[in-house]
Amino acid sequence: MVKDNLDFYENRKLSGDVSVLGVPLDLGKDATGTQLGPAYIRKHGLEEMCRTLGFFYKDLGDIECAGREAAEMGDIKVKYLDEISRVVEKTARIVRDEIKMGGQMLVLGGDHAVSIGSISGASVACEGDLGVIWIDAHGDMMTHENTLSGNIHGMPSSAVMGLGHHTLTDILKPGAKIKKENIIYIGLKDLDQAEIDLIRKEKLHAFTMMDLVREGFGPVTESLLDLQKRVSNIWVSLDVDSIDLDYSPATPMATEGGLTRREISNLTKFIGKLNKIVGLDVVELAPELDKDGKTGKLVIELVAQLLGSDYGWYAHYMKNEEEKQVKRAAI
Ligand SMILES: [Mn+2]
Repeated sequence: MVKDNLDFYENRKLSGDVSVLGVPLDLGKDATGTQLGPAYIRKHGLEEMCRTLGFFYKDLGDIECAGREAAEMGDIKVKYLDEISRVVEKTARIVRDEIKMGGQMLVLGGDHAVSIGSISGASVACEGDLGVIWIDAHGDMMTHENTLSGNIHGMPSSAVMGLGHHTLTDILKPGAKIKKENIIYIGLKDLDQAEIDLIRKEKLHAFTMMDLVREGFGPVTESLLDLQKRVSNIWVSLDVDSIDLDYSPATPMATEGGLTRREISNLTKFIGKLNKIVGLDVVELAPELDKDGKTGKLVIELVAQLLGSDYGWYAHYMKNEEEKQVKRAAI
């Protein structure tokens, strides 16, 4: 539990396993280069960050995903369903087994369809006792019945709630993996009417950018603390398009007016201190669109915060100073 706000600035040494799985999927929408995401996040020092924070880093490699040229598009209301469901089923099995062994799981996407697998796996491992924090500019709660694009990356959050195409809702086991009241959306701004209708009908916990502007983060943090009381385990799904393109340009649906650096980093810091994260996924990163590596670097910092620590500029500065002091003492 959070004692006071100074809690967020106290660093503690972390331990345990972090298992990393890449899912270079790029079939969930029109081709945009998200298959390069896993390699890019690793290149930006993921392993070093995890080790520095005190974790045992275990890299499980990447799941093989067919490219567009090799995959069958099939039904245009739910494009590339066969290959996507094969990939997310495999993702789900690996995530389930790793969480059962007690480690924290880090899944690197890939487009947001990947989360159907990661959340299904985590839910089965936790026997349904799982909450989800969905940080995204979009609701991703369309189905094959109301989609305009037929792109599955617009359907993952409905799928894990048990809505939509049965192939997607029945990964690992039939039906809903997350209770509707146990998913919290943060940062929504580009919504389809069907999603607005669903949020109203189901009274989903959805915080739009307008909510954040009108009421600040107070209600969000309250909602997160409430979620912590309802479930023992939490999965975080971070779509990098939730973040304003000034800070996170490397995403196909880069957005103006998204979460600022200040907002996203305080949010991830807050979530990390909830101490219940069994895993997270980072999705929709398209490295070729990055500018000077800023999205890659930001993602490493945000993941560190979600894991309950700090890996930003000041943390590096302090570590340097400590090392200098040790050297001086040795002379
Ligand atoms: Mn998304």
